[in-house]
Amino acid sequence: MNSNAPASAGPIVRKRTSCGICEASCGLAIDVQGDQIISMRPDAEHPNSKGFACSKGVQFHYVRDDPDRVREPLRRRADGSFEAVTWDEALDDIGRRLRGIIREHGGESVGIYGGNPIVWNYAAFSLALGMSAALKTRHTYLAASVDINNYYVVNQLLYGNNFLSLFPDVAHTQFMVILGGNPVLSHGSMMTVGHVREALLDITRRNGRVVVIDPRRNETAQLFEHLPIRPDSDAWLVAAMIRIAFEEGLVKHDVVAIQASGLDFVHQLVEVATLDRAEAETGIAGARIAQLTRDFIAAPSAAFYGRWGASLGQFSTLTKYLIEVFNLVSGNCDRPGGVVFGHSMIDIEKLMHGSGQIGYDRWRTRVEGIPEVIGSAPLGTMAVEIETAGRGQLRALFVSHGNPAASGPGGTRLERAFAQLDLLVSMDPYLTETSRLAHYVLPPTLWLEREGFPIFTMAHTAVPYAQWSEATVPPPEGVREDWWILNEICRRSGLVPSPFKLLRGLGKLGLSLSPQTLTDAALRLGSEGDWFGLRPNGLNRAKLVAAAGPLKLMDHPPTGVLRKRVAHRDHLAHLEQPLMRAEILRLAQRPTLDPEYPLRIISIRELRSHNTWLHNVPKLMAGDRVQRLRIHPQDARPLRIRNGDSVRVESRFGAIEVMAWISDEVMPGTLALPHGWGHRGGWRRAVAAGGACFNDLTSDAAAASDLPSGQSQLTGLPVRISRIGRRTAEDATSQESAACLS
Ligand SMILES: Nc1nc2c(c(=O)[nH]1)N[C@H]1C(S)=C(S)[C@@H](COP(=O)(O)OP(=O)(O)OC[C@H]3O[C@@H](n4cnc5c(=O)[nH]c(N)nc54)[C@H](O)[C@@H]3O)O[C@H]1N2
Ligand SMILES: Nc1nc2c(c(=O)[nH]1)N[C@H]1C(S)=C(S)[C@@H](COP(=O)(O)OP(=O)(O)OC[C@H]3O[C@@H](n4cnc5c(=O)[nH]c(N)nc54)[C@H](O)[C@@H]3O)O[C@H]1N2
Ligand code: SF4
Ligand SMILES: [Mo]
Repeated sequence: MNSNAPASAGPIVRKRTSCGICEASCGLAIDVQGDQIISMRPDAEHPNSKGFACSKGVQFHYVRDDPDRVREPLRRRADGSFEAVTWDEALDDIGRRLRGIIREHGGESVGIYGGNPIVWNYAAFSLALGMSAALKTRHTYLAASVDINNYYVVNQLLYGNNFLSLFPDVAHTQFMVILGGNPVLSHGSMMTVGHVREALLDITRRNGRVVVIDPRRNETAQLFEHLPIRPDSDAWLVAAMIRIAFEEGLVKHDVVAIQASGLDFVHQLVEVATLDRAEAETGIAGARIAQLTRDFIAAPSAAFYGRWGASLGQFSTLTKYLIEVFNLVSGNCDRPGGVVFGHSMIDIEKLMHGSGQIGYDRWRTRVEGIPEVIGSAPLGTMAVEIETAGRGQLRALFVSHGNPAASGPGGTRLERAFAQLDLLVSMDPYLTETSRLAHYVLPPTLWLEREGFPIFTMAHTAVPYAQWSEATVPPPEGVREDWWILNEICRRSGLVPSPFKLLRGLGKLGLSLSPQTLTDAALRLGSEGDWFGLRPNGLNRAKLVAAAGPLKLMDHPPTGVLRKRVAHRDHLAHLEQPLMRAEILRLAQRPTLDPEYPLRIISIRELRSHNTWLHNVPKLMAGDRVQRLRIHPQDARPLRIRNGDSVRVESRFGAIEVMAWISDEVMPGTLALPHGWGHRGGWRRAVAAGGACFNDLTSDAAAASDLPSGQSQLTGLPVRISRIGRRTAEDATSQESAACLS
């Protein structure tokens, strides 16, 4: 795969590792010769991914070899350009500046943002948490707050632990509802089901049903039943389904009595969700909602799954709460074919909870008073925390594995706020929209160049397994491991990074344990561990590395475990949640449509991108991919918008210009735009691809967010549209051919 590979680079060795791009964590079999990658293929023997991997995974060697990859530390000059410096120069200066900031303003003025890929980098994650604990800062930000914090809030409220998450048992279900998810394209989120397209098709092959409820006939809906729903109205649908279940006597009282308390609360809560109101809000006929409810409850087993599209509207915590309740009242919680709890090789659930690192609303953000989720503040509060003076003002920020300037809410506000920081350090392989603004850019190893240990996804994996692989290939000379970088910054600024007080104490005495040793200890002491020799058949890192591939732990996660797993004292799911009453009142008061902004725009993903990155990989951009705004013919016609026209989309918070694409894949009244385009910075191919940043339409104001989780609204935003330019004949031809190819 590298044409420069010398002929005499030694034998070809096959290595098995796990992909570190998305939650599918697919097994890969990689042939390596010396430090060259000869081929990357799906691992046919992997117990969970079962011989599947997508083009992003098997093309990743292009990222490794990308000419735009940053390969030495960069320092920003006064004119905004960058100069290369040595690691010591960079780290010494950062350490010195950080020490000064801590001395003057305290550790609480320093922040860390952990972006999405950090969850495939256990060592960096543990260092980031450790550094934040050592700083005693509340400025810990995670990409989870633009993604899944609604899950973490609901899990905590209902089951007493943020990480106790239910996911659909796709392998055994007879009826699956997917609300706001597109697993055929995304390969699944908060459910790690190998070869998920086939697993879903198997449901229909065994005469079951899959219903995809989505404003867009997405790639998953194209294979199954599609039920269009007006964006950001999901809570109405699920509330109405629960109401029907009560009204028609379909609630499984006997099952609920064993698993939960507070059913009467739910009964009252959903009173407002009449079929008439739900029909008006969702655009789905009341009769259809009622029938879907009956069918779901009558199915031998059923799983209701809501994901990104149902997690980033204005009522995402309420929506997730209602989904949990509906699975419960229909008797589908914690049973085969329903929704199940995962089985992980390391019990992160207990470890993080027991050490007090996770929770909900134990403190609130300084300026806006937004509740903490898993010990972190929402990304939507970052700009205001930088801009607002006072004790605890955010003055220095370390960004690791993230691109918040493009992935976060509020348009360019965060970029402007970054300019006020005394110190911004970005650890990133590219000069992204975020790192181009940093004082220092520090280049990290990539997942192929470090250990593979997909711990985050283990908690919701369909076939539980354990895998710990060593680095597949060595990194280029000038880059360093993320955890090492953070550790060195701590060392040079006098911090001892550890989430655990005892270990921080030991660290001050000069005794420190590497993230690898600590994580191995957690594995060894866990339910699958060797208990340091007491259980000779148990696992440890050395055994997993020696196995040189994944070990299957069981065929599927155990069911009937709810009362063992739920952390509340009475071991029941707590359905009575006054916070949800406040939310449903807020929902009921919201007008159905905004007459000034009568359309709603949704954010979507594409097969060959990953959030804001991978737009620099030539193979993934083949066919001159362009960003296209999907608009329904009924909405386009009165405005005389045609394919390829340039249009202006305006929300209450911002405006963008994009290219229109007329398509009935979206329902009338809905616009759909891929996220992650409109690049700036040093990734040249990505910048050349053009487009606009979806998040320029969004707001980071507390009032425009899901209040309980603090997640800003990133989908279903009210907008209006106008035509600003006519396509040329030449444009149209190239755009149409690009459309065919992408
Ligand atoms: N409108 C809209 N906004 C969204 C979304 C959406 O669908 N629509 N999606 C949301 C979701 S679900 C998420 S998870 C967030 C993601 O938000 P972020 O995590 O902030 O953004 P990513 O685009 O995933 O950026 C990941 C960055 O990590 C870098 N990177 C890759 N590998 C490594 C590594 O090994 N080490 C280091 N140090 N850096 C690495 C990449 O170059 C890239 O710059 O965005 C959210 N924002
Ligand atoms: N190829 C690819 N795979 C990815 C990613 C990627 O960028 N590219 N990103 C990864 C990440 S970080 C994540 S979190 C996962 C997410 O994985 P999924 O949750 O499967 O997310 P999406 O593919 O964004 O699917 C969201 C769906 O929600 C719909 N939708 C949007 N708004 C609404 C709404 O208001 N209501 C309803 N009911 N539906 C709505 C969209 O049309 C879309 O079909 O994907 C991961 N996998
Ligand atoms: S589906 Fe996700 S984990 Fe699997 S190869 Fe593709 S990017 Fe990697
Ligand atoms: Mo995500």
